[in-house]
Amino acid sequence: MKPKYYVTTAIDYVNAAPHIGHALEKIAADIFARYYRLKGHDVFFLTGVDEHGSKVEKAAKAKGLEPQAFCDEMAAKFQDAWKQLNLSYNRFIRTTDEKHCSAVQELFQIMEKKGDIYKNTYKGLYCEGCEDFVRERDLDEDGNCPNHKQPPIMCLEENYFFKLTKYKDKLRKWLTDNPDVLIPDGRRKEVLNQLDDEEFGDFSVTRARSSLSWGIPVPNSPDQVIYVWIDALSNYLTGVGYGDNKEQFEKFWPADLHLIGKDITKFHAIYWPAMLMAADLPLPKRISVHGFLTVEGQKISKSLGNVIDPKQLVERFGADAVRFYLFAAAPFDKDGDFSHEDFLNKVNSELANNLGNLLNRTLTLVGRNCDGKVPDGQFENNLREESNEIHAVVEKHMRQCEFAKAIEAIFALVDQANKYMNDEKPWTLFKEGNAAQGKTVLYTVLDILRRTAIEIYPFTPALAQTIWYQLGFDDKLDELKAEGAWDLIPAGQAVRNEGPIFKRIEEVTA
Ligand code: ME8
Repeated sequence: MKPKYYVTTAIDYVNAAPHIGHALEKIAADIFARYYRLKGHDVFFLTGVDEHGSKVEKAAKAKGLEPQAFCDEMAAKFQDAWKQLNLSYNRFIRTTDEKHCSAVQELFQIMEKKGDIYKNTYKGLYCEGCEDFVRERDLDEDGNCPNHKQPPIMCLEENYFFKLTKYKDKLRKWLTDNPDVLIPDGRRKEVLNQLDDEEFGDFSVTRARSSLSWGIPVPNSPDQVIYVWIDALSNYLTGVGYGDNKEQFEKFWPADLHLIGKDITKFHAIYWPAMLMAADLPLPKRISVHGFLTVEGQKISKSLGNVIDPKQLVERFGADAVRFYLFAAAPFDKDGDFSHEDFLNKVNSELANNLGNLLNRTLTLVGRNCDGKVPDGQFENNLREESNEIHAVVEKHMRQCEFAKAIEAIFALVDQANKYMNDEKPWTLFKEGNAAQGKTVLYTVLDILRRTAIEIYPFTPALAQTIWYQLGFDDKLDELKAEGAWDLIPAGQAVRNEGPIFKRIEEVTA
């Protein structure tokens, strides 16, 4: 039986349109989904949108729409953007899906029956931007939420609370015994410190309907709605069949990887596993926390007018360029910057020059000297080791979500192949009658290009497919079986030189 792989992304609030920060995380999940499919796993890739809560309710009101109509409009925008970016998700979940809502209620009742949910009065502050309860001492000098630069609202409500305190020791043990479960390690240490904070205890899991009506009703308590984070986190269960498709759920749960941004670590590394413990469900195998993207050095913000619409970017430069740049430019776990100039430089130098030109000139030489067919040469001994090892190197980096390092390793091999061509000068070898060595050079470079297509496929799927096709293969990389992927390129295969695979980008403007 095929091994399974279940990867998820955070589900985005639909109060505003998607930006490239959202895109970064969704593409990361797509990279893993494609990578594991290629390895022969049965993959489930879940993404979607978070539609309930005060933020969304307010945004709908501001547009003069009913919340559901507003969410329908916004969810379509997200799906459209993800389609443009060539995301191969298995399911796009919306938290207003009926089955999701009923499963969340069921989960709430399970936790309640267990005695982990109880009624109490909540008196304190709430930041609508964070959709989180905040403490006075966490505010900035103006009394604002430091993330959203807006004052929190004061709540005095009869709510339901979740007994987090009951699970703190278990959570600490889970995070200590499994250092790999939350990466990078600095985030794990942060969470362990948070757990040590005595003030960090039970939290409110409902809101009074009188202050928020846009949410899932608490079963048997019509005056309360379920807190948006309980609702949202449950998507990882309901999205893969909890409460609906038992067989699928049992096959895929627990998640192999949750991809999330740094601002929502607490919810995923504390609240979420505690909820799962309360529901007696297995815990996720790994949570990977990524950094934030800025644009030209500045925080992405509507008021600064620097929100880059991923769809527009793709329309101008193509999905592969965007996908490649976001992961080549900066380490995933650190904050990164989207700079138009850097984008142009990286994409042109690696995709157009380094890789595109290598393929183009190799195929031209094959056309001129080998009848347009892969020659029956030997693979060059000096490059054998690097080429054979590339997959293991990429695999090691992928395991740690080190996308930039994986890309760097792939392009180091392409560099080597370019250097080898320049040093060996196969055009001269053929001219001077040393066809055997000329064929060895071309064969070696063609096979390195074949490997490169496979290795970069998760990052730039369409570009990889074009390389694959021009090398003379007829199958789809999407359907390639891992076992067959590691043979050498077959001699005698007719190549297809159909011109440059990646056009240089000339414009620099934002
Ligand atoms: O937090 N760079 O939704 P969200 C990189 N609905 N990533 C960014 C980013 C940036 N500039 N801005 C946001 C929520 N993100 C909840 C999640 S999951 C059960 C519920 C990331 O729309 C952010 O860190 O505010 C998060 O992972 C995702 O985008 C959605 O953020």
